[in-house]
Amino acid sequence: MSSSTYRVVDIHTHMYPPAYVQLLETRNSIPLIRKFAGAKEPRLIILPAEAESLDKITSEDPDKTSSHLPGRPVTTHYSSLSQKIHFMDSHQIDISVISLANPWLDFVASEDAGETAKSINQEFSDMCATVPGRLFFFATLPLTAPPETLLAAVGHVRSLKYCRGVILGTSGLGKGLDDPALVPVFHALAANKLTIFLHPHYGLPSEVWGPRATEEYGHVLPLALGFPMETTIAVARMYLAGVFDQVPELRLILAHSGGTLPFLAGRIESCIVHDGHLVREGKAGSGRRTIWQVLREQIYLDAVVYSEVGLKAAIDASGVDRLMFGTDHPFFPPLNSDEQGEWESVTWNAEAVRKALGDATDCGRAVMGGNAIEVLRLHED
Ligand code: 5CU
Repeated sequence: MSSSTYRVVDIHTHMYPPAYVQLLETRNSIPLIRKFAGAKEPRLIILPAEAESLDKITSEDPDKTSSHLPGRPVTTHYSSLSQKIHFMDSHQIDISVISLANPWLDFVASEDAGETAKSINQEFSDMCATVPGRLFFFATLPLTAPPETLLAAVGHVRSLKYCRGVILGTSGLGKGLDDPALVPVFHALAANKLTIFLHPHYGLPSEVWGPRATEEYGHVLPLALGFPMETTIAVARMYLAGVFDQVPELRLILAHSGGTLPFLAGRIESCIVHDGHLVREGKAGSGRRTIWQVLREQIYLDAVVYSEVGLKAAIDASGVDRLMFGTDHPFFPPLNSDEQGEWESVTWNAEAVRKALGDATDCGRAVMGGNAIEVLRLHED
């Protein structure tokens, strides 16, 4: 662990608690967990881009041993609390803000969503209580539930001692995050000081990856490009719809350093001021808060970008006081070394902070933990 004055905080770290795993095991379409003949661990199949390989293997012979299985193995890293703590200890992480991983409760029937969310959030809360001070969590909202259940869930998670916000995908109530029906939810989150951790899941339509992707390119295109574009589009839509002005107290942490937002903010601005429709409607005038301002006033970015080049862009866009270290555990385990040891995916992110901000500097320490402690009130129990 780090020294007493310097705390490392991981704000992007997921878990699928046992009840959620059981839920996925009962399902026949993605997201699901399925066992395959000859494979040691069951496989977690969640991404839209994996559906095609699942269909293919199912139609061939589901019991045939295959070296090309869809999804990823469900190791202990996905649901074991002691494994999470071991991972934190072996990477000198003092505090983790854990969250349910995608696709959260997006697939749960409306009538079940409220209770499912309550029990999952309780599981997270109980895990945090087991190791006081080391774990906090972003809760999960029952987005498919009726509006009153959804709003009641915000009140419920607010009362959970270790909850510091909510993890949210980009689909919202089904129409995206620029849906006016979501504004009351955003108001409720802001009023309760619950920060949104915005995280992608759906990527881009599979067609954009071309006919060779499924067989030849693994998950690279949907994860490396689809995820960040999804986040970028979701936030750009919120911005264009005026959500940030309607709810000025709303605070979001964007996964993967904001997708491509830091890099594309200038282009978004240029497209706005050169758009005849927006200019005619008075939406591009001088009183407008620019996307650059929103990035510095309402948005935080995680530092899960794996290189100092992207990290420097994120820092330039949002400010060094708005970046927060993350690991994306349990995703991206090492493939050629012991999973109980050091994960290269983690050291790349820590190394990016060192290269961008220097070794043992105040700014580096802020990104590695100090910012998260302040913003998410991790000094409060
Ligand atoms: O590897 C993956 O599929 C993922 C995922 O689904 N979610 C995530 O946060 N990181 C990687």
